[in-house]
Amino acid sequence: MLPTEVFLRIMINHTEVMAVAMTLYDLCGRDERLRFSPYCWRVRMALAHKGLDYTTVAWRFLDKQALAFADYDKVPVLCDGDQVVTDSFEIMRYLDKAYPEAPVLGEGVSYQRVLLFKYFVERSVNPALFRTIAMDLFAAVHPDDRAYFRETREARFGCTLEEFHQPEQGKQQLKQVLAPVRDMLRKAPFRR
Ligand SMILES: N[C@@H](CCC(=O)N[C@@H](CS)C(=O)NCC(=O)O)C(=O)O
Repeated sequence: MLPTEVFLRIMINHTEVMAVAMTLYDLCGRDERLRFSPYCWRVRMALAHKGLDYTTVAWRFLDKQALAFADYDKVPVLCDGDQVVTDSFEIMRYLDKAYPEAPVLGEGVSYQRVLLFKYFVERSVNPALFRTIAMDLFAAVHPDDRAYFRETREARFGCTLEEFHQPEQGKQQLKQVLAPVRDMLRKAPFRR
């Protein structure tokens, strides 16, 4: 084989290896393009921040079988070669370890800060948001998933989705929980 041919073969193989993008199992709604999981969006943003290529698999709530390989029943699930990572925060940790350029969580104090923010969002922001948009979310869910969504969320909240959906109350709650963030942003150097 001529040296140029060897070189070309190596390049082709290399390009093929480079072209294998990661796969993200991502929640979709009544329209496959409707991707509305805040946990999946975390991962999408982390991948975008790092400039990493990925493809998504549109996943629906009842599609548990499709996640059996990951031994998990929720999304996001990220597959990177033979690595399978579940849980949005664990995925961000994995990405920081495997692709340290442009860290999303960082280490030490930086990591602890993000951890605090994660719990703040999950415990305080998300419930207020959910109260504001519960029925909109229900309408966004695929019709085949709606009974499951209703049953699991009503069991979680202890009332019907219609009772839980209180947009005005939710917005007030949101305003309150976001007050410290508003104060912080007011002092931030990037404020316009
Ligand atoms: N702690 C997990 C939470 C993931 C999660 O709750 N995902 C939802 C979509 S937003 C899900 O897949 N739910 C499946 C179900 O309710 O059966 C994470 O951070 O990734």
